[in-house]
Order: sequence, then structure tokens, then C-alpha cells
Amino acid sequence: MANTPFVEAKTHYERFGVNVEEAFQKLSTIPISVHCWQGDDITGFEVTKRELSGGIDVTGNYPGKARNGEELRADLDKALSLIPGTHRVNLHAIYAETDGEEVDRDAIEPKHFKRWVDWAKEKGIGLDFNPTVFAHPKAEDGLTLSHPDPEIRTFWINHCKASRKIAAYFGEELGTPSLVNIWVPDGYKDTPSDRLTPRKRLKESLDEIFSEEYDESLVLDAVESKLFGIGSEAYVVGSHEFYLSYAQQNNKLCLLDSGHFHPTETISNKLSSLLLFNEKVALHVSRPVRWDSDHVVTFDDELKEIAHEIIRADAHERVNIGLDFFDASINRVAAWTIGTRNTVKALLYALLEPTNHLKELQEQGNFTERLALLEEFKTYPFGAIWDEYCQRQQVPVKESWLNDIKEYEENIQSKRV
Ligand code: RNT
Ligand code: ZN
Repeated sequence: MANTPFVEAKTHYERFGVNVEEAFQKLSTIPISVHCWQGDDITGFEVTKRELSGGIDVTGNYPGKARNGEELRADLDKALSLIPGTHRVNLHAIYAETDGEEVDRDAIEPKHFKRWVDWAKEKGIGLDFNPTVFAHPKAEDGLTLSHPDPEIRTFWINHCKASRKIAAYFGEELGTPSLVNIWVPDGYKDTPSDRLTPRKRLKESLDEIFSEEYDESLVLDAVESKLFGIGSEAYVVGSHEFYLSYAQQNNKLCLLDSGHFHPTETISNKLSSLLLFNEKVALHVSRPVRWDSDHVVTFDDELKEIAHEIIRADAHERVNIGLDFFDASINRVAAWTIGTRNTVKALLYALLEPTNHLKELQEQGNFTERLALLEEFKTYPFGAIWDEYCQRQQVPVKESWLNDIKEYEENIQSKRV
């Protein structure tokens, strides 16, 4: 009997001592935190609908976006059923469900997320959280935690405190720590005359937010930096150096978003440094196209390099991998499926690298063979291994998941008018 493509492919990797079964096993334990906001273009469920702000933007008007918790959870269910492995879901504060009651951001409570928790319990998944410090009248001038007005600062401080409390509730109920990531848009369009004062205020606001201590079995705090946004081209208060230093000094997680650096600057190259000095690191895996455009993650060189760096450092338990993209020009459930499948795929790709062998070549100064092998491995029969993994995880193989999406769009999404 002829070998299956998988058995045949496996032999190529085994020649270099790669254990494919071990790779499968390890991969199945790595959760990706899937961001809920791809499902509705960061609209959320607040009673008063507000326009997106904070220098981020979603473009496209593909029909059928989720309009409430039931629809968003159904869409996530669909996407997760097409992605191999068990993952997590990442919420934003604007996804509170208040049954028509107007609840401002500083007053949100765990009870407003009970439906999410019930759903997550049923699925056996963890939840992560983000305060929503944008798309709100109190963020209109692009300043929040660093605002000169103490009342505005206090409002956002209270919102962040409320968010950590909700995360603690997630941690408690779901038995897995909830990552709370603080990102604020604060910055200036044009050249500042004082860079220090806003940063000083942001630091003080963060200190106040974190003054309440939570056990790390419940809450993990992260801070996300940025280089620039629309309307904050000249100066962002929470820059990389700011948060890197803050995280270091205060034992918080530094969150690297792949779209938040100079166009040729990569987060893959930063991971090994951060891992040397921090127990944990958090990621927003995204795809910047010429700017921080948050395109759907594709199986590109940087995604593979990020995965390589996590796996080479044996750090899959120390890196919280989250996604952050939003595309409203294609089917949103497909967007989740494509981006998340690619991230899992990249991790598998990295797990199939004969890392020790390549490390040895480098140590020996054998750069010829290092380059030769890195290039040859690119055309190894990876697809057959990926297909086998999908099959074993009981999710569609190759592009067959598109049929599920087409059916879902026809029966469910297209009826949302
Ligand atoms: C913005 C940050 C932030 C947001 C989400 C919606 O530049 O990347 O993470 O994308 O919180
Ligand atoms: Zn981000």
C-alpha cells in the first residue's frame, strides 16, 4: 500500500530528528486569544452608539455583522469550530450586556458579562479583557489617562479599575487568569512642546489603576504601546520605551502589537530580549500594510518569524498570543478563521524546525549550512502535516471550511438586516 501524504511528509522531518507527534501534542496546548471585535467592527453593545475613535479605523461594509451578544457568540462559535485547538476569547468593555440600561464605562460590573462567562464555561475556554478607552465623549480630544483634566483622568482610571474587577471575575469563574490589556490612544497630531508631563500623568494614572492587587492566578495586567495613530502622528504618550520601562518596573506584561512599530521594525526580533528580562510577554498579532492597518493575519514571513521565536525559546507558556485585526470588507467569520488558522499554522511550522541542529550550525559558525537549510525547509511538505493536524482536531481540511462559511452566510448572516 502506498504511503499517505502525511506519512510520506513525516519522514522528511524525521530525518532531522523532528518528532511530528510531539509537535502536534505541544501545539494542541497553545491557546490563541481570539479578539471578539473582528465580529462587529469594534461596535460593541452600548446603548448609546458611538463612532469609533482613538486613531484606529475599520473599513468595508460587508453585510451580516453581529448586532448583539447572541449573534456575536454564534459567529465566534462558528469560527472556533473551523480552527484546530482550544482557544480563548478576548473581549472589550463595550461588549457589556446591560439589557437596555445605560451604564457608563466607569460603572460596568461583572454581572454585565455573565452571559459571556456562561458561554465560555460551556465551551471550556478562557476569557481575556480590555478596557475601552476610546469611542466615548470623554476621549474626544484624544487624551484619556494622561488628560490635563483630573476629572477625565479619574473617569478612565475608574473604568480601568472596573475592567480589572471584571477580569478577576473571569479568572475566578473560568479557572484561568484573564489578561487585561490597557491600550490608550493618548497623543498629539503635531509636535508637542512638552513630552514629559503627559507621560508623567499616564504613569500616575497607571499606578492608581494597579494599586488594587489581584492574584496572578486571576488577573494578568498588560500594557500596550504604540508609535503613532491617526491624529497622534507626532507623539504618542504610551510609547514603547514608556511601557517597556513601566512593565519592567512594575512587574506587568509588556504587550507588543505587530502594527505598532516603524514599518521595517519587527516584533519577532524583540521577543528574545523581552523573554530574558520578563517572565511573561503578551502579543497582538496583526498585519500592518504600510501603516497600522490591522489587516487579517496571513501566513507571511513575520508571522512565521514570531512563531519561530516563541518556539525556539521554548516560551509558548510565557507568551500570551492574542490577535488584533479588523476587516469589514470580507465575511467577518471568515476573517477570524483565516487569521487564527494562520497563527496556529505558523506555530506548527515553527514546531517542525530542527531547532537544535540549526542552533548548533550557528554556534559552529557554519553560516553556509544554516542559510541552506533554512531555505530548503521552506519547501518541505508542510501542507500534508498541517492537513493531518486539522483532521485529527476534527476541523475542516484545506479550504473546505469555506463551505461552512458559505452555508452560515446564507442561512444566518444574510438574514441580519
Ligand atoms: C490600537 C490597539 C488596540 C486596539 C484594540 C481594539 O492601535 O492595537 O489593541 O486595536 O484594543
Ligand atoms: Zn493592539
